[in-house]
Amino acid sequence: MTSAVFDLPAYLDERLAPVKAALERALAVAEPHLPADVAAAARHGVTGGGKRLRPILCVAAYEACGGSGGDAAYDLAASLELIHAYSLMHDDLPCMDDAALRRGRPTTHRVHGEDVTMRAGAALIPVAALQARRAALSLGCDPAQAAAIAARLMTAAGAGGMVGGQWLDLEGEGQRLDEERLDTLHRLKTGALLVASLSMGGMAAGAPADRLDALERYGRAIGLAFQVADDILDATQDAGVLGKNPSDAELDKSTYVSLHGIEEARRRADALVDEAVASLASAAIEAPALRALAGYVVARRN
Ligand code: GRG
Repeated sequence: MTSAVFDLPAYLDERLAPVKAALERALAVAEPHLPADVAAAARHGVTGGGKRLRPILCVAAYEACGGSGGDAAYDLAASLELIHAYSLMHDDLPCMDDAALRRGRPTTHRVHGEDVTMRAGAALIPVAALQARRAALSLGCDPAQAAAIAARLMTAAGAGGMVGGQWLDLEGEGQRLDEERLDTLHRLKTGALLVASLSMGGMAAGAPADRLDALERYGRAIGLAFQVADDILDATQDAGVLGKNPSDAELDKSTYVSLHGIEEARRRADALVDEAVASLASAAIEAPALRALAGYVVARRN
């Protein structure tokens, strides 16, 4: 099947239910260990919408490398979404972006309070790491590979990845960042977890090094494309479409749009999608879903 006939809306729709079910299983494991208020905040942050792009990418990469693992593949994929959910809960806090709306709903701290949201977000990090390891074992990975997969997730989430990117973002507010710093910021803040989504799927399927490398290159290209698209959406759409309030201008953030203007930003996003697709071809990864998902990253409306 070629990307021209690949039905991405149907594919995304079909993947949402198993992702949601895996997130429910993850919450069911965590909840007995959490105080009720923290559990409720964690549930608010993890459920209730979102494109679920990271888990969908993870399962797509797993399948592209020959994996077929049913629920356990989605459990692995959900570990990425748990990290993503915690990062959004913390990002929305008053000490960071101070956001009132997320995915068309009040942010977690607006419903459950700041301190409970902080604790719930922190609690999700080890839940995610343990879940990644457990799921990898269920998929038949040996203990060393399962540990490596969990470590891949934590590395992407850490100071050399998402957390480090958030630091750069916070430091950069009100400053004019040049292209190189902006790329570094987003490669870490947004890109690292997207790249890990692909890598973890490939690792769980036992993909050889050249395929893992191609998946990582694909991930880096779509990670940047995703952020360029995010900047365009923030500059052009309102809260009704985005499900959150546009905030780049208000927070005086440097963006690809402020640096290059909308047309050039769009051109860059499209070029990155082409680069991502070429990476797959370089390792003969036949994956209509991944090709279509690269396009989706820039064509999405929220
Ligand atoms: C304490 C410095 C410090 C960091 C804590 C808050 C935090 C960790 C990290 C923030 C990371 C962050 C907010 C990255 C942005 C990622 C991003 C582009 C989010 C939007 O992703 P989508 O569009 O959202 O996939 P949905 O709602 O579809 O899931």
